[in-house]
Amino acid sequence: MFKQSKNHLETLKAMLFAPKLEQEDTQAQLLTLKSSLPIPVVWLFGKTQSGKTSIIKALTHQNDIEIGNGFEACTKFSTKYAFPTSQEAFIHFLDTKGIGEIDYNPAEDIAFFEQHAHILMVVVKALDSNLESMLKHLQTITQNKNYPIIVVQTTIHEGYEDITMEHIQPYPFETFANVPNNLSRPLLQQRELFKHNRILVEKFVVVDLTKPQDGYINPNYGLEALWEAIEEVFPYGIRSLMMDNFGDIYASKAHPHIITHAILSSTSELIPLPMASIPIVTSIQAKMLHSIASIYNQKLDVKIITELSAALGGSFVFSLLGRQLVKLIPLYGSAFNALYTGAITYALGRLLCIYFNRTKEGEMLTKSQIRTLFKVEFERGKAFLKPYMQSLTDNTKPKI
Ligand SMILES: Nc1nc2c(ncn2[C@@H]2O[C@H](COP(=O)(O)OP(=O)(O)OP(=O)(O)O)[C@@H](O)[C@H]2O)c(=O)[nH]1
Ligand SMILES: [Mg+2]
Repeated sequence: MFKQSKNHLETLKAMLFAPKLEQEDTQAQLLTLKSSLPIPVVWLFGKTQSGKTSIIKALTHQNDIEIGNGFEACTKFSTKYAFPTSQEAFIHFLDTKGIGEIDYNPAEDIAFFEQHAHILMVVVKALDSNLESMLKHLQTITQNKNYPIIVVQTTIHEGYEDITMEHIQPYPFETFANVPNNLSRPLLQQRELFKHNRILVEKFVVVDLTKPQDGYINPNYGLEALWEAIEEVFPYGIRSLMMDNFGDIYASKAHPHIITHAILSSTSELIPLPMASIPIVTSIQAKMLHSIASIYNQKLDVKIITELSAALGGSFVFSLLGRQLVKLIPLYGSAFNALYTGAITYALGRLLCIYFNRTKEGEMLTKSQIRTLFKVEFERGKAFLKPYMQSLTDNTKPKI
């Protein structure tokens, strides 16, 4: 990246408008990169209808995932949901389905998931006291590997005395103060069951993830607490990577795609790849810009890229490093270099979103506005990617 940074945007421009330049070797590099990326995996473990899919929906802000849509089978009883898409994922959710079924045998799942899963999210309905067989399977699973475990207790409104009762505010399930006995009792009894079965749980979280037609003021009750637990137990910074409050629906839709490409470009600095005729980072950025344009339903024309590269070319991008430049030896393969590359990709993607958004309003961005925006997005990208890249490298240390 550094070697290329002076004429990088020119190469990118050439690549965007002459896709022939992208040769087979670059494609092969990208495949190698994708397959060696140690994507974080959340294993959702719970009985049928306990609320597993609802949790994935709430965490990913996807309303349209249903059984069979977006899920790929991986073992007899389990499926995988890749976010944002199976081709461009930065997180996987594994969903085990058969636990309530008599013939469920966790052996196949254990063998498959052990190599893949990083965290276990056990999902139980708050009033379900019939957890014996699930806990037995959990014991088997945790005997082989120490997963951080979060237990999510769902559907608490079934424990409310009155069907018209609203959720208790403020959220009381950290201390259980002000929780009526008939609700706190089953919840605490469930927690005891885990202890009794010697399953070490890092965090218990209570949620009620309802459909709009259920009429609750907050359809994602407890989601905030769930995010806090995830951030604490699973420090990939996933929450900001899933952010969707950009105020512009296209930008929200583009965001996870930008994140995936930023992570891929970042990782390309860490994983040794054979040389290709076009730098892999350029190719990843070109793909990202094309996919943003298609999300915005816009044409990616030469004018846009010329404007951006006029503002960002020369030594500008290089200057973003500021004082840290001194520390940049050796360049290739350093975690710092990887983060820098990812943040540049992130900023380029975001800048294109902002560009499309502003020009739709008939506004033009000046050179200095482009530079200021790029700087802001670069810093944001760095902050977003840092925990993820840190956790990835921690998890792959022996290989790097
Ligand atoms: N009220 C309430 N309903 C929930 C909650 N979680 C899930 N549900 C509802 O319970 C039903 C089952 O939820 P899913 O998320 O599909 O459960 P699942 O574990 O994925 O189910 P399977 O895929 O069949 O194993 C759906 O109708 C959800 O809307 C919750 O926390 N509160
Ligand atoms: Mg499901």
